[in-house]
Amino acid sequence: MKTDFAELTSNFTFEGTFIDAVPYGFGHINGTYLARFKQTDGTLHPYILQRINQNVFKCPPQVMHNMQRVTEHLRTKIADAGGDTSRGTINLIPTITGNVFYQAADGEYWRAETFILDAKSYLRATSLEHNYHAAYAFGTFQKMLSDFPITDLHFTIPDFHHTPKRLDAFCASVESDPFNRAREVQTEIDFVLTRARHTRTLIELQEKGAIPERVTHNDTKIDNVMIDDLTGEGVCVIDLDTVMPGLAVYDFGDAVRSGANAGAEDEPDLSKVWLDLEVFDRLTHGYLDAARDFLTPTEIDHLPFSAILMTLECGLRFLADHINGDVYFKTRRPHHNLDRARTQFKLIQDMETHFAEMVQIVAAYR
Ligand code: ADP
Ligand code: GN1
Ligand code: MG
Repeated sequence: MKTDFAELTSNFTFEGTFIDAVPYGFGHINGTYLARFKQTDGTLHPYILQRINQNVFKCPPQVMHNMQRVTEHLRTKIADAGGDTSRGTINLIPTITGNVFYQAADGEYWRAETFILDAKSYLRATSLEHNYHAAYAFGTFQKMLSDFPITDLHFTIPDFHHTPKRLDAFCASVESDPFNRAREVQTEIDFVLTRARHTRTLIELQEKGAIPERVTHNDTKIDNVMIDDLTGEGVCVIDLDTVMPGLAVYDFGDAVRSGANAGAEDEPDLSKVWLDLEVFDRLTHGYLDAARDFLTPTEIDHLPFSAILMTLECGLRFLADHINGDVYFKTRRPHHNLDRARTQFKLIQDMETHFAEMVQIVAAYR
């Protein structure tokens, strides 16, 4: 059904007169729109409007509870440090009834955010230092939330990074093979299965109490940090739907997965996909500059491994979605999820080859 944005936006406390709303960004999950409002002085003011993907987030009010509580906490921390709360965190626009989300008549859930001005997010870093600043922003995000009451958070996607359960779901998809695609991707399936033992490593450390549960972002793609147009520094960590209890190393690992790939996440030409160790160096330096004070030695020891694990988890999720008929991640061409899975596996091979160098880089900055 076509969305009537004039009607939809009238339910939020936007300033100005609604002009238009157009799709925005490259996310795989939510529907993001840039909505423009005319001000009394004639200028156009942008806002972000997002439709929460209910196939992925089964209980949007819980997502919004987390987002409201976490952004409140971040605002206090940023204000205490003398920072700019209008840019340092997402700021939700309330509805006319004072809620942080609006449920439309068709059942869709919407939220609105102030638009972070003079900053952008990029699918690929624009310079080596961009990586340092993005990872520093993710580490700072974790640090600001290190005293957040973790039990106040809902699990917006249960077992999101429970890699053994992800592997079980993957094996079930291969078994049921609803579109007869499994036989065409046996090499990729075998790639996953020969690394099955990795999936338990971090969960077992967590279960033994050797690695603490913390408030983490859980979706630390490089484009989930807004970079300041002028300074090149990280302004704000965005995409907060998956903020929930997790392991700090998952956030580092996913930043490496997305940031240190020399090619695009969906690059069909695998010769362009490899682990860029210079980028890994910058990500590690940035993350540890923000996080080394609160991380335990065991967490730091597992940073290089976390990059392999998060890449394996993401790769097997893409491959499972390909086998399931592309029902989870947005796709823009046939075999899109398969191309994505293949880049992840190529990246893992390169990480395995260069593992000793990754360990050395972590040792240099710990
Ligand atoms: P998804 O879950 O689909 O990845 P995001 O929350 O990451 O959605 O938003 C998609 C894109 O929209 C981001 O990459 C960013 O460029 C832009 N964006 C999101 N929130 C804001 C904001 N408050 N201000 C400016 N741009 C934003
Ligand atoms: C999705 O929403 P987006 O595009 O930032 C996914 C992540 C994956 C990522 C792979 C809620 O992130 O887990 O790592 O795609 N988010 C969810 O690009 O499943
Ligand atoms: Mg995003």
